[in-house]
Amino acid sequence: MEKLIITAAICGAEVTKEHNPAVPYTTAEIAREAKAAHEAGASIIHLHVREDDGSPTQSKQRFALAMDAIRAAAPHVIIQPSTGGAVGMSDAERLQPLSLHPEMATLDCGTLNFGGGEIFTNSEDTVIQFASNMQRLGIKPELEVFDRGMIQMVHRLQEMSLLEGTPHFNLVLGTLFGMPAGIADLLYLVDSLPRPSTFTTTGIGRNAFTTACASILLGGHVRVGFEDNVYLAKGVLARSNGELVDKVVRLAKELGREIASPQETRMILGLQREQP
Ligand code: KMH
Ligand code: ZN
Repeated sequence: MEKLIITAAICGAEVTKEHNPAVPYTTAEIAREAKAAHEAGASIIHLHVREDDGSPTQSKQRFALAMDAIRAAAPHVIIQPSTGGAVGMSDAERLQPLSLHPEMATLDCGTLNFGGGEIFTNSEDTVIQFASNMQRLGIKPELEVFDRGMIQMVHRLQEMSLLEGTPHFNLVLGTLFGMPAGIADLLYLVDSLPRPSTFTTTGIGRNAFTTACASILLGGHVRVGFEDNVYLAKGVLARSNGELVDKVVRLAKELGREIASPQETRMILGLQREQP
């Protein structure tokens, strides 16, 4: 089977130090967590940034600082900024990190109820606009799918010739009102993907490691990190993103998958260029 790509979602936009004191806010903390995750085996860092007080931002300047600090701490790692940002941000705000020409970025493929009054809004027009910006800039989108219908949006993007190469998905399981995290749910999503595709899988909260195992066995890839889950095991907070990645590496070894380096990840995903 292909080597395993591990993505570390080190920071997120919603999780706070109240959930886990190791959640990074400052540039230095973000670089520390990226380095720990990379040294444990992550080849992609999925990146959100914060103000020093922890409030989420999509500021280009803040992303530039974080990306420079990550490159200094973990020179070869692939940096994948979020264009999802936080609930309530405008499209223009969310698009800012693309102007820094990352190799990859997330492309959220539909709207999702986040609970209470919170709605993560991604209209068809928004998704198309984000996809065309990424195509123009040569940035590989990771297609974020939270429910089955969002794969239909990817078909639309393919019909419009807005995607280059083999599409790469992140199947996010176990959000409040999105796709649940059962094995049958994952199988259904994987079976629904366009062929060929590559996919990584994210299990939210307590689903993190069961979902990781299922994805490893199916030939998919794995995302873990504080954005999605702050626990190493039931009731045990992870001390760093590195601990979460390390657990995936142990599971992968037991299940017979080797871990992909950043350069191997670039080959698997068909990334066009390495960053300076
Ligand atoms: N924070 C969520 C509203 C992404 O990074 O593209 C959006 C999110 C998805 O985290
Ligand atoms: Zn994210």
